[in-house]
Amino acid sequence: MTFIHISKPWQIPESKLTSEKAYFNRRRFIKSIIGASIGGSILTTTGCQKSSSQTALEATLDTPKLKPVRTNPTFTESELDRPLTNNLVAGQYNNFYEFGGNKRIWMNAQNLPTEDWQVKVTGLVKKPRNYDLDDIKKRFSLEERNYRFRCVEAWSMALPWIGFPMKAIIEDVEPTSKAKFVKFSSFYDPEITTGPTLHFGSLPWPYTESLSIEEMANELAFFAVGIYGKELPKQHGAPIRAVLPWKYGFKGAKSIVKIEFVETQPATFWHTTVPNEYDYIANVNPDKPHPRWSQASEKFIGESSEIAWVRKQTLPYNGYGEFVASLYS
Ligand SMILES: Nc1nc2c(c(=O)[nH]1)N[C@H]1C(S)=C(S)[C@@H](COP(=O)(O)O)O[C@H]1N2
Ligand SMILES: [Mo]
Repeated sequence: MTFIHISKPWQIPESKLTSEKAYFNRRRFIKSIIGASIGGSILTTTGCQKSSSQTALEATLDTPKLKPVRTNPTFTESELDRPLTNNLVAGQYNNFYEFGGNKRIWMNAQNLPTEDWQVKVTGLVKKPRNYDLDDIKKRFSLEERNYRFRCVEAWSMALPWIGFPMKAIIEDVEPTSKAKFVKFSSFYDPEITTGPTLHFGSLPWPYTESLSIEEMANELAFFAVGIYGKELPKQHGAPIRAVLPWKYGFKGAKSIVKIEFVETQPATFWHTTVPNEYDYIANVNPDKPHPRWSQASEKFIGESSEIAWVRKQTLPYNGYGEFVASLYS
């Protein structure tokens, strides 16, 4: 009898997954020899012609410019302790499981239909709403915030989001006193979000995430509709996604279609799928190792136009303790 064991993508050891760097270096090496580009990965390589995939990537990032907005003075670029991540790198190194089980989903994510998007706000609220994107942009005043971004897989970026604080929605819909948690649901359509679903059987789609109401009301909790001065590209979770800089990246649901106020802690996608690896709270914590990734340090992907990283010590709450530590004392 032969057993063929196929690892689920999230069980593949880091040594395999993060041969990304080796992968990209190999590409660069090959490119430098033959002086031509190879499909698959896209890097800006000096002295080389732009590859067609580089052009395609740039097209996906060429979303409409947002009206210039103020940068929140607390979250300016100079307040960060690191440079912003290069936009071409951020746009080709993503997690969006609905569109695939690896980082290179940017092209597949272009299948996301964002026209006539609606965000339904429902559950234990006095004023349920159904916003379209124009409503959102008119009703809530947009601002820019430069935030550190930390994935539980121990890589990190620094990203310039445009959006509005989540507490603006709380004020608009007025949750009742019974509401203790909020649940976010991402777009899901099995015909479109074909990701690894077909190969790995049942996963608890749609992607859902959740916060306590107190967390949602915190100054840091943010809905982003833009990045790098433009509307969100699809690979970043267009047209609206959650950004929670003190938590691991998986808490920030992309392409949100529903916001629901509920009484008890709801089931969430990763916590349901692999509970011992993805806890509900998921605050960035260098002292709490993940079964596959020590969280003591991280690989920061910075301003280089190539996917390259530098090691940095991980900060408790990703450096945002002054805003959020009191929530957990
Ligand atoms: N709907 C949905 N949201 C998601 C994910 C996902 O797979 N599906 N991945 C999460 C994870 S693990 C991370 S690290 C961030 C990645 O955001 P980025 O690709 O814009 O950097 O999105 C989060 N939000
Ligand atoms: Mo992540």
